[in-house]
Amino acid sequence: MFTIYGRANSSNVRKVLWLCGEIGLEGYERLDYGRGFAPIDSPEYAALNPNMLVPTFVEGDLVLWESNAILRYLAAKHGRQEIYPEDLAARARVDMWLDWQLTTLITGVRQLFQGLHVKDPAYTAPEQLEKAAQLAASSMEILDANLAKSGGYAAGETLTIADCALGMFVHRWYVLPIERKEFSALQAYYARLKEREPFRKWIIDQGV
Ligand SMILES: N[C@@H](CCC(=O)N[C@@H](CS)C(=O)NCC(=O)O)C(=O)O
Repeated sequence: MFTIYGRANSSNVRKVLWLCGEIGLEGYERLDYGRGFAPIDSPEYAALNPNMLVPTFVEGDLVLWESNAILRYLAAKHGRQEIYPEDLAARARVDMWLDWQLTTLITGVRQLFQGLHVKDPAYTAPEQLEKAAQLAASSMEILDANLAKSGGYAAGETLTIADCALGMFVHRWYVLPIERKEFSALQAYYARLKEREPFRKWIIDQGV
């Protein structure tokens, strides 16, 4: 089996734990590393993950960091076809949303999280929060428009690993104390994800 280094309240760890639940992986080891737990700036941890971030995934000689790379690996190895399709066009659509989550969607939501939840003074100024809220809303608008025509999930009619990456930040956006524009397809998507037991366990129940 494998080991996941990372606290269960980290967004990027939660994505991976949610996927493990979706594909029925059990019996793996998870070690609490990161803020408030075992240090990630030790030489031992840095030897595994030079970014000194969580999650880190270890399976024998294979060491992976970057949560979306871990999602791809686990889904390709253990998942049913539809969760990370082999068809090149279908797979590219999933990859597109995975990359968009890490390069675009994360930006505004992270700034809001740092300012409103972590209360990091670098992000708490009202004008910064306003800019972050606009940035996050513009990403949610793009996702909402896609969901209105996609068939229910980010890349089509069934859940894929793109949803494991996006759903975490949709949840965070809905629970942060901000004013939100109404996005009907996005709201329906969030409600649909909440029907899934692994989403409730690893995303909802872990808080913001
Ligand atoms: N792009 C990386 C980002 C990893 C990341 O930023 N991890 C955060 C937690 S979500 C972290 O390690 N923060 C420091 C800590 O927990 O001490 C990924 O997707 O895995």
